Amino acid sequence: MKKRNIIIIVSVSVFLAAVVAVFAFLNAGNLNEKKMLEEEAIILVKSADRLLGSIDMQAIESMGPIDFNANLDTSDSEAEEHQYSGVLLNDLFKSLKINIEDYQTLTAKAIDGYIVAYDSSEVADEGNIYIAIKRDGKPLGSKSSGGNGPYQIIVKKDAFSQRWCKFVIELELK
Ligand SMILES: Nc1nc2c(c(=O)[nH]1)N[C@H]1C(S)=C(S)[C@@H](COP(=O)(O)O)O[C@H]1N2
Ligand SMILES: [Mo]
Repeated sequence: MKKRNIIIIVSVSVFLAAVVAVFAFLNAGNLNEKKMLEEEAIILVKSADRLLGSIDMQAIESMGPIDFNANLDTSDSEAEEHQYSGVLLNDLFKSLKINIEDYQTLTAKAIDGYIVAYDSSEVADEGNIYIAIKRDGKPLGSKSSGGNGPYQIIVKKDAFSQRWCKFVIELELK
């Protein structure tokens, strides 16, 4: 083989190995951030990649969670009513000095990659969208521990519950 060809093959291999390494590194960073948010039970609130604030258990507990009923209807179970405990999402925004009317949409992102978009008018709607921390009196638990939380967005007016969001780790305002 010509020396020039060997040089080309070696350079291309080194380049590809570097690309793979960089992606592996970025992915690990992402995974670490996700793991950290799950373990610490933190939800990040962002807008245009800027961090506006964060939500943790203490923030929710200090607001005084209320009990409400909602209808859980999954593809593999009959509709069942559960009692959830949580706070109105809009009250959380207010506590972070965020005015939902300044935005059009809210996107909730979960640890399993699930993403749901809500119109800001739905968030402003009194008694519709909650962040729950308990179901039937018990903490929701994390995905790794077989639960639905630690936080789950409950949309009371969504009769089929597919726009609910389990394992929320990020809220993005646009
Ligand atoms: N993060 C996340 N949230 C989710 C889903 C999901 O797969 N991942 N599924 C949705 C659907 S289709 C339903 S019916 C409800 C309830 O799901 P469950 O049956 O797993 O409790 O969660 C919704 N939210
Ligand atoms: Mo579903």
